[in-house]
Order: sequence, then C-alpha cells, then structure tokens
Amino acid sequence: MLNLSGKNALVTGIANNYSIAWGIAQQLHAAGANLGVTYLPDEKGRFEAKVGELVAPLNPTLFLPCNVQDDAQVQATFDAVKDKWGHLDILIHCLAFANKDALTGDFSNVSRQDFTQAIDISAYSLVSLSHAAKPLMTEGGSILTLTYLGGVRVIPNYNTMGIAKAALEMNVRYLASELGPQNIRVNGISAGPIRTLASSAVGGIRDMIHHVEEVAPLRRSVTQREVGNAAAFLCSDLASGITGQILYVDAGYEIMGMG
Ligand code: NAD
Ligand code: 0WE
Repeated sequence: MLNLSGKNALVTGIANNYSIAWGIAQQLHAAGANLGVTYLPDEKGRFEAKVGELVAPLNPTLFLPCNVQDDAQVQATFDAVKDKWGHLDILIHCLAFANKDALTGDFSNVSRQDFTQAIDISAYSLVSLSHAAKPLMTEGGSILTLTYLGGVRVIPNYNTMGIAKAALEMNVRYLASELGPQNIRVNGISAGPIRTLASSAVGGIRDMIHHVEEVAPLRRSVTQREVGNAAAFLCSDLASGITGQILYVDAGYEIMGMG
C-alpha cells in the first residue's frame, strides 16, 4: 500500500519537535523515503544543532541550510540534491513568516515592507523552490505545501498571513497546471490549528484550538502525525490522480457554518 521506498524527499520547515514538517518527515521516513532536510540558518547555528540532533534518527542523507529569501541558498540546496541523489521525487514546503506587527490589530495598518516580506517568504518561496526542483524531478514528482483556512476566510489577527496563504493556494494551482505534463503533482494541506513554535508566538492560539475542539465534527483538533499521514498519502502513488488540490486536515472544521 503506502510505499515511498526508493523515493528522495526534501523536507523544509523543521524548527523543532513541534513542527508540522517534523510530523511529515517522520511519516515519510516510516513509509521508506530517503530524506533530505533543510533548516533556516542563523548566526549562532542554533537551528543547525537542534534540528540536526532531532532528525538524526531518520538518517537524512542531506542536511542543508536554506533561507528561502536567499536565491543563492535555494540554488545551492538543489545543486546538492542533484550531486547527491541525481533526481528528486518529493518536495515538502512547510514554512511561513510574517512580522508580528502584520499578525495583529487592523489589517490595513500593515506596512509595505511587512506585507512584501510575508508574501516573499510564505508564498513566493513555493514558486522559487518548485522552479529549482522542476529540472530534478525527471521521474515525475510530488510537491506539497501547508496552508491554513485564514487564506480563504477571515480569521481574526491572521491578517497579512491570510493574503500570503491565498497567494500560496493559487500558486498550487498554477504550478500544478505548469508541471502536470511532466507528471509532477502539486497540492496543499490546509491544517487545523496546531500548537507549534510559529503558532505559539501568536496570542490566543489556545483559545482557537479549544474553539475547534468544540465545533469541529470530530470534536478535537488535529496532530502533526495526522498531517504527516495525509502528506505521505499525497506524495505517494496512491494519490497519482490528485493535483492542484487543497486537502483539509482539520477534523472537519472547514465545513461548519456556525461556531
Ligand atoms: P514552525 O515554526 O515549526 O515552522 C515554520 C518554519 O518556517 C520554521 O522551521 C522556520 O525555520 C521556517 N522559516 C521561516 N522563515 C524562513 C525562511 N526565510 N527560510 C526558510 N525557512 C523559514 O511552525 P508550523 O506551525 O509547523 O508551520 C509550518 C507550516 O504550517 C507553515 O506554512 C504554517 O503556515 C503552516 N500551518 C500551520 C498551522 C498551525 O496551526 N501550526 C496550521 C495550518 C498551517
Ligand atoms: O500559519 C500560521 C502561523 C504563521 C506565522 C506565525 C508567526 C508567529 C511569530 C508566521 N509568522 C509568524 N511570525 C512571528 O513573529 N498558522 C496557521 C498558525 C496561526 O497563526 C495565527 C493563527 C493561527 C492558527 C495568527 C493569528 C490567528 C490565528
């Protein structure tokens, strides 16, 4: 059934053991994939050490710094993939960033700088990573990104990230259309709120998770592991007919009309 053995998978966005990307990496590994992991480099090398230690049990054969705002780092990442693996099968895009000021208060207060940065890191990066991956996906492939309901509906304080997610979801469709003839599928998972490094930095995430637990059909929130399982499916041959889609992994919350 679900089998990713012999597949080369590059995973972005692991910061710590709460990261959704960590949940995905574990499930890809469990399904037999060969993993490469990128991390966001910082001056003190803290992420490198922490993420390196975390992912070691999954035996990644590539471990590379990649700040998506730096085109040279993106190119170096895919050059390394080409050198080491020859071809790429799976790309996981699991990162986002907006300045804190762009995630609170009146949306129209957002500065051009904060707006542009959020779109650059959270949406444009799917385009630049896919562009670099395209020539390496010579045996077809699967590209997967992570999105949130705030890109489709107004969620208090999600603000500029909502605009970035709307752009990201449209990127999924345009990329799926462009890359489909090369048998590269492009999809998104829209996850319900989960406690992670990024979400905990946001005020009120606990209340949001409680709200989901009361309203969602399954009467609970979702876990990194459940998102990881859906990701493994979408990246596998079991999903060979699915591209350009956003799959909600949110305990059903999205269908509800009244909280
Ligand atoms: P996280 O903090 O664990 O992951 C965010 C990642 O983005 C980090 O690893 C960070 O290093 C990386 N990042 C930020 N700027 C970067 C840059 N310039 N270059 C490279 N990497 C950069 O948080 P998470 O919640 O696991 O977020 C992962 C994805 O899941 C994001 O796209 C987020 O929008 C999405 N998502 C999260 C939730 C949630 O409730 N946590 C729900 C739906 C979707
Ligand atoms: O996509 C996200 C979070 C993305 C995020 C979080 C931060 C916090 C720290 C991007 N940039 C930053 N920048 C920081 O400085 N989620 C889906 C989680 C999330 O964030 C929210 C949410 C939910 C859910 C923000 C407001 C309202 C709801």
